[in-house]
Amino acid sequence: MLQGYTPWPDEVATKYRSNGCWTGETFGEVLERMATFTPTSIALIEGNRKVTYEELDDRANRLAHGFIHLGIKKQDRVVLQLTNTITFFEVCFALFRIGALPIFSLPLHRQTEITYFCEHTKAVAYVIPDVFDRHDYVKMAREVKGKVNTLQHIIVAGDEQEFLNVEALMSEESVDLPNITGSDLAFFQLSGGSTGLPKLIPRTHDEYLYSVRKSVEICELSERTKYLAVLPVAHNFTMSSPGVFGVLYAGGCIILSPDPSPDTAFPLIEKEKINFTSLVPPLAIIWIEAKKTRDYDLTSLEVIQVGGAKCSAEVAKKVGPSFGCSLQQVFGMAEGLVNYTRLNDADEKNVYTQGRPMSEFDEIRIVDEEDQSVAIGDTGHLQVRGPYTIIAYYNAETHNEKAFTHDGFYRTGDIVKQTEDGYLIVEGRDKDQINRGGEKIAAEEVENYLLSHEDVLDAAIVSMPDAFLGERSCAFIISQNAQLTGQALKSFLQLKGIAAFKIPDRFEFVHEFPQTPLGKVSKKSLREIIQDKLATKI
Ligand code: AMP
Ligand code: DBH
Repeated sequence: MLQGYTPWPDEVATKYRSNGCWTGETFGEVLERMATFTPTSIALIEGNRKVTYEELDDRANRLAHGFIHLGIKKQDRVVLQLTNTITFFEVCFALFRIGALPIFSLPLHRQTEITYFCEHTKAVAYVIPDVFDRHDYVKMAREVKGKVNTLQHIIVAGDEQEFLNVEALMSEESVDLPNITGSDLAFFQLSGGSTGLPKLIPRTHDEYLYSVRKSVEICELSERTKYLAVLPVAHNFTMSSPGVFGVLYAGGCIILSPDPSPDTAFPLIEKEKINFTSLVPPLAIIWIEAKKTRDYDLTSLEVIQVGGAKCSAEVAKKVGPSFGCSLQQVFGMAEGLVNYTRLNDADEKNVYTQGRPMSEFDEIRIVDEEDQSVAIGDTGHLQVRGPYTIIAYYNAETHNEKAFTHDGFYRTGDIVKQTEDGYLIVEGRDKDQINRGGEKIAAEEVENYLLSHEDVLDAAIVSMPDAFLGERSCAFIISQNAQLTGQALKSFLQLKGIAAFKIPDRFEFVHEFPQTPLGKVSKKSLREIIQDKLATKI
């Protein structure tokens, strides 16, 4: 058993097996099955390149053999940082086949985050593109490798320089693959987190495949699905709700978009006759605006999902009419629970709610500060337990005590209310996090980076409302250096090497922080201060 991983208790596992949620199938087997049933159907399209199910299966196998030759073993951790490319899938399924565990980092992560993922998991390999969006990943990998002594292999899709090339690892020579079962760990997803560094979310084949299967059913995916992946495929939403894994499970076709801009996505929708895609709210706004002035045929679109952050009713109302398709709201989390509005729901539900749990086995509670259930319709903290919601983060004992209840419910940190018929409306959040248009920022993580600056005595980060992103971040800083500027702190954070979305949008220099009656920093007061300033445009 992997150290730091809390397995499902036997009685819970038995329950989810006997009620049919967990079938024992693995991701490697799903691909094999699809390659047998629909060998010549196109699984993936990237630019001019197309790959059938049979080819994907074969290439994943050859790469699996290559990984074994390299010495990568079952349960070894591999940080995977690939963009929306066919290679992402080949590497991913190759790792699944050998039971090695990818950590799905995002293209925007930089050396501080990557070093932490590698160190925290004792990763043996790190897989990257050469250059993407003008960022040199090979250079970054060199720096990470210098710091992490467990890291043996840097594997590059593209110009590998002194490292290994993915393509060159494909092996014709067959070796025995290890036996992988449904209850084995499959990979780690990342949590946006609220404290310190991002938490790692361990997922087994059983539980994740259940969520994929259930999502496919609810979202009615089939072999006729043409899914445009515009958000990073490594993100839990794009991966599994129903996302790219859902499309592969259903035998459909994934079209990989290198970026989410209308100028890239709209021509792809027209050319490939896309019928399903997933957006975060700010992108939905951009697409709605762009549609007015661009003349592409987007009539093939049947469903646009919006999730990752609260979609305002004003935006939600426009999605359907703008694109002549259905809007599906998706409120999910990499830790598990996913809520969907259903495809035949009335407009009222699609516009004003964030959907309802996808599974009849999801147990949700809405509670007050004392963990007591509130009345239906009242606002409270959302807790959840179920067949695809984790019971512990990886290697995070102290945090787990706070994040989960004694009876195994995950404290989502979301403040919601429930309608009479079980739909959830997200009202706010009790976690110390900023949701910047779907990109989550753990306040404490960025505060810690700021505190490492010699002139920063204290830092507190809060959200400020924003018409486009929903929220942006504002850092309140106490410094003894009156010359210190926000620009200097931005440059400091950039040099540290962190994802750009974590860099505060605004800095406010103050002499002290407002306090709660208990003497803690009152983030509520800080949020009010910045809201007042914004209202008076200071
Ligand atoms: P993470 O735990 O990092 O995967 O982030 C999941 C969190 O994103 C949820 O707990 C919510 O706070 C937020 N979220 C995701 N989808 C929605 C949505 N449709 N509406 C409001 N908040 C959302
Ligand atoms: O924000 C998320 O993490 C998210 C949103 C929608 C998610 O993980 C999901 C669906 O599965």
